[in-house]
Amino acid sequence: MTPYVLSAPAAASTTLSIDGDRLWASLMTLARIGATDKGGVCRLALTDLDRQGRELFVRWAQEAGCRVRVDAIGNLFARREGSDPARAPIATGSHIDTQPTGGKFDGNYGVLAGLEVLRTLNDAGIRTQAPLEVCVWTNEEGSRFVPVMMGSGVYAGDFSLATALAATDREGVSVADALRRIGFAGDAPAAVADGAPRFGAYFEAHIEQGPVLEDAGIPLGVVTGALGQRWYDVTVTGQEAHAGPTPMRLRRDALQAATGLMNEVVAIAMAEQPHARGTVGYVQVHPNSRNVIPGRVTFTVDLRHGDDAGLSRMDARLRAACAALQADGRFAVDLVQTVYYPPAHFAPELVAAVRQGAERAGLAHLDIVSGAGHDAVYVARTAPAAMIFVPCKDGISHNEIEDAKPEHLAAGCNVLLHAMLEQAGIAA
Ligand code: HGY
Ligand code: MN
Ligand code: MN
Repeated sequence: MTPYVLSAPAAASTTLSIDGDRLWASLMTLARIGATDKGGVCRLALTDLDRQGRELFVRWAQEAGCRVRVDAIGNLFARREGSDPARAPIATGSHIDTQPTGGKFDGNYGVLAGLEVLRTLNDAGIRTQAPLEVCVWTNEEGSRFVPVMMGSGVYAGDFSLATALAATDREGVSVADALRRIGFAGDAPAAVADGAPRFGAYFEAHIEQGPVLEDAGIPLGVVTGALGQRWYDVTVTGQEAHAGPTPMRLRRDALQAATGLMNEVVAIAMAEQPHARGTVGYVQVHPNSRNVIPGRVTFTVDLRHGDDAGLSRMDARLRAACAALQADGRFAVDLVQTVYYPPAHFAPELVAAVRQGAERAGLAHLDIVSGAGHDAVYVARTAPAAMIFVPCKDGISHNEIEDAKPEHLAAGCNVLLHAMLEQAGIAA
C-alpha cells in the first residue's frame, strides 16, 4: 500500500460519503430491466436483457467520465484515470446477470456501488493517484452457461477463453454466438496472462445471501474467504417402459435410481457439517410422461466445503455412490465434473482494510466466510482481493423476493469508497 499525505482536497475525503439515494435509484432503475411480477429480476447471461443492462451501465460509466473497455469474454471495465497511469488500477465490481428467479441486488449491488464510488469522487473533485476500474463480469451465475463465474475465471486463467466461448446453453447456443448477438464480443485481452490489466487491489461489495448478518443484527460483513465448490452433471440411464404392464421388480426406472443418488448428495453434505453444502438444483426426466417409466434422468450436483480436503471427501463419496449404482448392472451412470475451485482466502491486508473501514464508520461488523461463489474468488488468484457484505432480508437470495435496506447498502458502499481511496491514494 502506497502511503500518501492527505492534501487539502484529500482532507475532505475523511468525511466523504456516497449518495445513498442515488445508489438506491440506480439499483431500482437497473432492476427494471428483466423485472418480474414478484419484484425480482430475470436477466440471464448474454440475453437481450443482459445487453440492455450492459448498455445502461456503459452509458452511466461514460457519463461519469470513464472509458469503457470490453474484453473477449464480454467483461466490461469502466476506467477512471488517476494522476499516475503507471499505477495498477484499484478495482471493484461484480455481475449483472441474474438467476431465472433472481433479485435486484445479487451482483447488481456490487457493480452500482462501484459506480457510486466514482460518482462520489467526481462530485468531490477528488482525483486518485492510481486509476480506478469498475468491472462487470460475464456470466457469474452459471445458470444459462457453465462454468459459473465465467468472465472472472477466464480473466484469472482458471479456464481458457476458447473453453468459455465454446460453452453452450440448453438450446445449443454458444457463448461466442451469444456475445456476438448482443454486441459485446470485445477485442481487449480477457486473461491476465494475455495482457489484461492486473489490479493493484480488488474489492467486491455484495449482499450476504444468507441469514448470518441479519440474525446477528450486524450491518457489515468482513469477508475472509469463500467455500470451495465442485459442480457435476449426472446422467442415469435405465429403460423406458410402460407404467402398466411392467412389474415393479423388472423395471430399470432411471428416476428411482437417480433419486437414490440425489438423497446421497444430501447425506454427503450432512456428514461434513457445519460448513458443507450439497444441492441438486436441476433435474431433467426423459421422456417425462406420467405413464412411462423414466428411461433417462440428468441432474446437477453442487457440492461446497470450507476446506479442500473436505470437498475431496465429498467428491469421493459421490463418485463411489455412482460407481455402486453402475455396478448394480441395470443402469448406466455418467458423472461429469463441470466446476472445481478450492476454498478462497482473501488478502489479509485488504480484509483488515475493510474491517478498519467498518470501525472508522462506527459499524458493527463480523468476519464471515462466503457460502456463495463470487468473481472476487477468481480475481483473488491474480491480485489482492477482499469483499464487503451487507445483510439481505431474511437471508434470502436467488429468489425474486430478495431485498436489502438502503441504509445497509449505503453503509457498505461507504466502506468500499474509503477502502478503495486508501489503496489508490489521492493526488495532490
Ligand atoms: O453459485 C454461487 O455461489 C454464485 O451465486 N454463482
Ligand atoms: Mn452474486
Ligand atoms: Mn448469485
